[in-house]
Amino acid sequence: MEGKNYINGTFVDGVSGERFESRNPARFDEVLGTFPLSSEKDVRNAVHAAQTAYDSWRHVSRIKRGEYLDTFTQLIKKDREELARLMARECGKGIVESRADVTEGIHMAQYVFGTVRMPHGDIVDSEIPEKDSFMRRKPKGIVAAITAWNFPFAVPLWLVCPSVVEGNTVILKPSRETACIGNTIAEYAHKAGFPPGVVNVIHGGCGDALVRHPDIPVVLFVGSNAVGSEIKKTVAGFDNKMAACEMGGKNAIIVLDDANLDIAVNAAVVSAFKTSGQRCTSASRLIVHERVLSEFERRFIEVTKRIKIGDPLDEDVFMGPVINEAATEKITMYNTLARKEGAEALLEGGRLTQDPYTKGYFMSPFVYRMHHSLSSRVLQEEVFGPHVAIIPVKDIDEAVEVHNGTGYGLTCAVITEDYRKARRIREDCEYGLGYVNLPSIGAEVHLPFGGVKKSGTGLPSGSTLIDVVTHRTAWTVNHAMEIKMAQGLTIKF
Ligand code: UN1
Repeated sequence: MEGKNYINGTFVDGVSGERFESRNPARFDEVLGTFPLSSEKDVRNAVHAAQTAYDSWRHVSRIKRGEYLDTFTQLIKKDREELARLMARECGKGIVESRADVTEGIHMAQYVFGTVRMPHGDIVDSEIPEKDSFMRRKPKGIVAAITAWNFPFAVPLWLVCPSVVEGNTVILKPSRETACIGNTIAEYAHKAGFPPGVVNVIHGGCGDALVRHPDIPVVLFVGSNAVGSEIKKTVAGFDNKMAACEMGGKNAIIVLDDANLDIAVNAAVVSAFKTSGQRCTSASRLIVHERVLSEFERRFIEVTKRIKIGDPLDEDVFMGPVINEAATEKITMYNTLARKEGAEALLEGGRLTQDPYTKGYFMSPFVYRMHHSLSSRVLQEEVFGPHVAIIPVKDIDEAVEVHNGTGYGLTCAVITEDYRKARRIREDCEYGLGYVNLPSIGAEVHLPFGGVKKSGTGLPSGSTLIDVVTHRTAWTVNHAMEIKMAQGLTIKF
């Protein structure tokens, strides 16, 4: 694929002429496409296009704006399989998961389209009977969306769809690792006939210039805490700029002493190893009651050993490669560190280099038992790979304490048959998305999606992104022939 930037309804080369490659992580000698390495100048052009388009787009009715999205969705639906296959090759996610990623993107577009004929504000009573008050939403302007490679289709659509339907214009900067999929989003926007400048897509190397551009009031980001924290600091230096950031997790599955162990083992395997542990919702901590510890460990290891690792296009493969060389190095570093920090390895894992894994970034699961510690780096830092700790606890109080004993708070799952214990977890654990008798992954788009502590900014996306990309304004109308005010302020001259 010979990718371009998509600015003002036109596919254009980058200003500098420099390009970068996107490669297949399962076959790293396979180049899937090249793309413009964009710079501040490309950002300037995209902002100019988005600003010009905004002036008219915000006056298009919300229902009409939604209709563009409907066309966009119909086009994507026809290509679902082709897109999934490209995604499996580009980001290494198994084909079954790649299909789910495309489906999740479609769901977001459908969900947002479904809202356009629904009530969209509030009617608010006044002390004064002759006054009508409303909460009305207004768009904010240009939204920059900076997204990660692990959900290359769904997450950009989570951010782009609500933004444009609310009357904003968007500049999407997809991850360099998944630029082919990012490019398809531009192509669908183009084919759907969005007016020029409403959806813009620029590739690689320009995230910082986007965040710093004074005419972009909203930055949406999904990625690591390190990058998200920098973005938060940068936007704080501007008067009229905000950032909504999803920044990963150190998520846990809590297995209580009354747990159904079939559910516990399945939930743990899916949460720890789907997408090779590279979801922000993945569980890297299994907090297990000591009464069921040995049985759980035995069964978890037994199932984990059977995980099929290999070509993401193979329907039976559970784990494809991790994303790149740097990821293999980072995960290996954490595997080594776990041992140094006193972990007891239950299943040795690491880089697979023998045939058929020689040409990809394949890693096998590393599972260890370790007691909770606030000073252990492996129990505190996000690894983003097939690396999971089993942490024994003596009761539910300790489970809650261990759960909350990290800086992160995105997803939390509890496996129990006792609704009172589930309620305790619901009330006392710190998370954005909680699950009972389920994995920690697999949220649906019509829920709020966001975390607390280092995981988020308290501005979730999913169904609640509307609150980030719109201003809620109060609008009050007087129907009397005189001025009557609330709080006893009525004054006549
Ligand atoms: C992410 O990893 O950035 O809940 C998003 C889930 C998916 C979204 C994950 N629906 O696992």
